[in-house]
Amino acid sequence: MPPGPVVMGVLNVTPDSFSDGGRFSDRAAAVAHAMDMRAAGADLIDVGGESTRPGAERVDAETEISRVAPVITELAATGIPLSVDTTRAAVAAVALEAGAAVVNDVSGGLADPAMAKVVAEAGCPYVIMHWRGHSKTMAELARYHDVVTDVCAELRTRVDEAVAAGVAPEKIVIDPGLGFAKTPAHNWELTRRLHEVTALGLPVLIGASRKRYLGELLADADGRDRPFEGREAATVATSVLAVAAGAWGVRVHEVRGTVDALAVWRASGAPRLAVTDPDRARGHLR
Ligand code: PMM
Repeated sequence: MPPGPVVMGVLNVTPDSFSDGGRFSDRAAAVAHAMDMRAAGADLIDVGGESTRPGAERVDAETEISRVAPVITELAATGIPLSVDTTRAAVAAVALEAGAAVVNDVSGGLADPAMAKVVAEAGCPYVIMHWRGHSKTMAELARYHDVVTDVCAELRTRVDEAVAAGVAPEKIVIDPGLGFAKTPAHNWELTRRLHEVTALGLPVLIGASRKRYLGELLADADGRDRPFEGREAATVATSVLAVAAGAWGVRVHEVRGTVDALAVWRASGAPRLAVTDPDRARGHLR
């Protein structure tokens, strides 16, 4: 892996993800899009077969596998580093077998108790995101005493559980889960105090790309949220802010804008706050 912040390009092989649902459900289109993101500078392509948009219906494991496995097999043959975005151990196992190198679990192991074992056995990097429940219920779970303190405590518990199940601590990446059981105010508070998340001592991934709170921030004069196509500049801004605050990586749909903005940030020599130990962070995707 190249040094410096990791840019993860999103490849949703789903008919119903909130911003790109249906666009890449055809295998050839999905593979072509992943190649484009790689050419634009993505370090890692995150392949997902189940939408996590608020209110989304779940699909069964067989459907999820039938969406992601062929795409992962084809992309892995090209040598592109891949992660699988899944909360199911069975899907993760098939994806790893097909050539995925990383498991990105938005539930941080909560949705499927068998996940940590699959990750431990594979010895692969594991993204543990903060999560409180599936898409249907997450809005009502957005209650915190102090969102940053609570998210950090819950992430620490998830990390401890993964380590107890055999996952190597140096393989773990954490993610505060913007938009998952979070109100817009919660997302902004986590952004403002990201240094408290990086202070946990593990590499931090941030996924703000095109999320609804950015649409709400950019609402028009009549209060209508900015549609997702108009959220790219705001997404790029969140990528730079996150990396400058010490994030290890960002997960984005439109790769080039973030890669370019991070090149500017790097060339500027602007200081990076509360940086996770770069050598340790770099080792994560080897
Ligand atoms: N967000 C989504 C899906 N997967 N994974 C991580 N680690 N962090 C995120 O914030 C995250 C994720 C939802 O967005 P999508 O529909 O764009 O995939």
